[in-house]
Amino acid sequence: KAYNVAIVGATGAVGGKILTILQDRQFPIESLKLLSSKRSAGKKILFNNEEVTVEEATPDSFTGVDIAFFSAGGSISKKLAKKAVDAGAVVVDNTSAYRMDEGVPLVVPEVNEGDLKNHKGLISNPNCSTIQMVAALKPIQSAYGLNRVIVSTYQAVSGAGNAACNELEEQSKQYLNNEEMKAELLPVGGDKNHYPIAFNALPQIDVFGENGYTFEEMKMINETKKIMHAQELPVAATCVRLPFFTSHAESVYIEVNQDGLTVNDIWKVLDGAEGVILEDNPSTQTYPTPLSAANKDEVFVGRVRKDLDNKKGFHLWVVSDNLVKGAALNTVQIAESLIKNNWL
Ligand code: 11C
Repeated sequence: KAYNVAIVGATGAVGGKILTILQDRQFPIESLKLLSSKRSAGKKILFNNEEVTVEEATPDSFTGVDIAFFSAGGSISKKLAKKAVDAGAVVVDNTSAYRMDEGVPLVVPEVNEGDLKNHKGLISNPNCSTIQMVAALKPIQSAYGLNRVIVSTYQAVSGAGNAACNELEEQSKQYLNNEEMKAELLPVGGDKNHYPIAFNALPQIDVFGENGYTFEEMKMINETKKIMHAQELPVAATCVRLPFFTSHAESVYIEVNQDGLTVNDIWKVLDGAEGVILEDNPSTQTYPTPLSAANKDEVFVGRVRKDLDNKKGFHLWVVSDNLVKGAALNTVQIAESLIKNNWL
């Protein structure tokens, strides 16, 4: 069987990746509707060697659509996702609009595929930095239990969109030409102050909440508990933007629920875990980096170390392409899982 598919936000960075991934994985498509804002409507995009014209997304766009991928920002999802569900589509939403709503599954298939079973038409795709962390933590949680998670992130500029990538490029040229760097967007377009990202590190991703954590940090905290079915798990996050284009990296400190485990025990459960690749050998300087993980599907883990003081503590380095597994691929995998399990 093949499906009528729509992509909302087809001309954006993640929308483009979704198209490539649908094509590469030969997703069973009967018809494809590419939807966007009025501004981008009329553009032509090649899919499987056929030209598809982008249409403006409206509440009436979803008649006859089986699966709608939304990736055009939270406000568009708020406006149109439920209309699409009412029209009979199953929506996989890549924005934060509905992630924490009760009754909306928030899914990384390797971690909590079963949560898809009782969906009510709307499914959320988690934040990129959350996806790669829970994919790495799940095998450890299943084998040994988890008592605590503390993560510091090193996040790529593409997480903030194409305009942020342009800003990094421009500022890099300005810096190398001894010109003043123009900071107009990062850390957050809508916030009061802007700081250069080139040759810098910005400890702010998204705006601050009242508790002093940023929204990105709170997404990692709240989404991790929901996906891992671990409301009581203590999770703390510090999210930092760094001047590279692709892949998020994370230093993750965990405490397991067993004494006496070794690095080998952690390696054993990560090696061969679904969607995870272990790249960890200090004697050959083997570990993942943002560049080595770019354009790859998996979540890469290296630098596994036992904490020197806490008997249950371990440190990990987790890297994955934020636009692939962190966004487009996970979105498509959710749809594939619905089809495979007859849950559409
Ligand atoms: C970033 N993680 O790197 C963000 C982008 O909630 O889907 C993804 C935002 C989201 O800036």
